This record gives sequence, structure tokens and C-alpha cells, in this order.
Amino acid sequence: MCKKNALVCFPIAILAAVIQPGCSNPNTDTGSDTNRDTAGDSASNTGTDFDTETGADSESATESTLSGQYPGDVNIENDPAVLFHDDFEAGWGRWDAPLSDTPYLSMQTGSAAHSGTGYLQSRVTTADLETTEYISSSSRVAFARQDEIFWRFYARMPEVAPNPHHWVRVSAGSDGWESSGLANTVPQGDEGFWFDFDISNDDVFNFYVYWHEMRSGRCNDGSATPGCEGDQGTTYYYGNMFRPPEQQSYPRDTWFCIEMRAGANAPSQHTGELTFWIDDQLVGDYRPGYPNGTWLRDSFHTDGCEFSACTEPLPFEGFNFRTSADVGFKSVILDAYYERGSNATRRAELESRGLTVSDNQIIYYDDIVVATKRIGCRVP
Ligand SMILES: [Ca+2]
Repeated sequence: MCKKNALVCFPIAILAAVIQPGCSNPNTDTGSDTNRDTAGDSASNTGTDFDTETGADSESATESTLSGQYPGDVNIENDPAVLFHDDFEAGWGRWDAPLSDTPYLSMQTGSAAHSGTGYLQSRVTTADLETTEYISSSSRVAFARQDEIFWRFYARMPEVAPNPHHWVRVSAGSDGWESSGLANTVPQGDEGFWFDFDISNDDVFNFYVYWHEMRSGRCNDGSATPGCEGDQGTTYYYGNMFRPPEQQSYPRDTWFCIEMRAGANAPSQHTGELTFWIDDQLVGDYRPGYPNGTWLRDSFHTDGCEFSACTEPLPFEGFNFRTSADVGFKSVILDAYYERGSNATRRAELESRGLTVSDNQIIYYDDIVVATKRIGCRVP
């Protein structure tokens, strides 16, 4: 596994403290700068009140959400807060790329759709991975840079098969920065940051985050100082892991609603936030002072940290994602990224549980909305 491109791989951690898979996503955004950012659209509200309450689950009724205002998502795309919408009823043309079916992505029509009759299918087979070691089945769209972004979509995994090595991505950058997805590379605070929203082999979710203050897996304390406590001997920086505890596994072959929220920080301050909901239930919530957890290497453990190097839990400090207000959220990438090696490992684990595992890694998508305010799940 992970032999081809040293840039995208890191040594499988010898210590048990690092549990994430050994490779990261090599598909960078370079060379595909089709975004519609224009000069002058940069976020200028540096002094915005980045309040810490918006990450909390609102008790309010659906009318406070875009979905509540637009039942059935009818005309939701016309709301000024909406940056992007696709219900897949009109085929390709809304994403910057691709513009037509690819070997892995195809527009589908049928009763399996979440809304209407159209939906998007990502399909990567075991045979595909035997031919190609790294496969990114992705579509992408860019928009004017934002300080806060919400992204809702529906997904459905119709078969029991390994989840992708990395899943969908949100990218933030300055006007010219297009390097999200570049593995083992710490982005500059005045250039960009990004995160993936991933699914584990246990069908639960986590953020996987790259930013200028990200931690290395080399040392217990997240630094990369030779001779440190727990020194693994090699400096590497892979996405920092935020996996909420006590999640329910999503159900197979059933549509579920994902919404994530990302709030950029006031430059150089630890006021950035990440949040996600599943079927409108708050699951992940990371903001200044919440939750309590323990950093160990490049993971923030909120579910207890049982390694000998673990320290007492402390309130999360908040994300200092950026040092410049020129860095804003600028694209989303509906990606399903697979690696031959990790796919085989995940497959073997599923089989060891007695499951019959399909050779088709399939994900359906429908009813995607990207906006600058809370979207909520679709109201019938
Ligand atoms: Ca649809």
C-alpha cells in the first residue's frame, strides 16, 4: 500500500496511538481552477461576530432553516444565501467539473432517487482498483469566498462495501490558492485550509482537517521535534482527526441527510468552528471551549484517551484556521476517494464480521445545497 507516491503516504504508525489509515488523498485541486472567484469578492467582514452559539443545535422550528422556507427545496436555489444547488433532475451542467459522466460518476434516473427521479451515482469497483491504485470519483464546484458555509446533501450506500478512504471536502483559500487535498503538507495560514468529512469502516463520521496549526503525528504532543516524547522518527502531517464519540452507524441502503457547517476564525484567533448534523441531529460540534478532549499526536480524543501518554481532557481551544481574511471557503468537492491497499484492508475487516461484501463501492447522492445559513434537511 502507498508505495507509488511518497507525498501521499505516511509510515503506518507503529504506535497504537495513531489509528487512522496510512494514506491520504493525492488528488489535489491543482490544474482545475475553474472557480468563479473574482477579485473583490473576498470576505471583508473581519470583525464579524463569530458567535459560538450557532454551532449548537437549534431548538427552533424548521421555518428558521432554508429547507423550512422552501418546502421540497422548490426555488431554494433562488435564495440569496444559496451558493449552489443540485437535485440532479437536469443532468450535468451545474458543477464546474465534470461536465458529463465519467468512468466513476454517472447521472441516474429511477425510483431510487431521493427527490424526483434524478440522482448521482459514484461507483468504483474492486476491478477498477486492481487497474488503478488511487481513484477519486469526484465532482466539484467553486463560489465566491465566504467566512461561513453550510453544506447539506443526501447520501445512500445501497450495498455493503468498504467506504471511501476519504470522502467529501470543503476547501478554503485565498484567491489564487488551489492546493487543498495536498497530503502531508501544512498549508500557510494566509493561503488556505481544508477538511474532509469522512466515513469510517464502522459507518460513523469524522472531520479530517488540514490547517496551519495542525499537529504532526510524530510526537505525543503533536510537535515534530526530534527526541520528543513518543518520537516516531519521521515528521509527517496528515489530517487531524475529530471523531465524535457514541455515534450511531448510518443505515445501509437508506437515504440519510448530512449537513456540515464551517466557520472561519477571526484572523489569527482561535474562533473557528466545525459542526455536523445527521438527519438534523447535532453529532459533531467543535468550537472554542467545547468539547472536552485530549490531544494526542494528530487526533483530538473526545471519547476517552487510554494510552499511557494521554493527559487530562481540556476544553477544545477552537480552530485558528487562517491568519488572513483573504482566506475564505471557496469550493466543495463531492469526492469518494479510494485506495487499493486500504480498500482491501477495509474489505477484509467487513468480511471478518461475517458480512457479504460487494465488489461495487457505490454511493448515491441527491439534493445538495451549499449556503451561507442553516439549511436543514429537506422538508417534504
Ligand atoms: Ca433528485
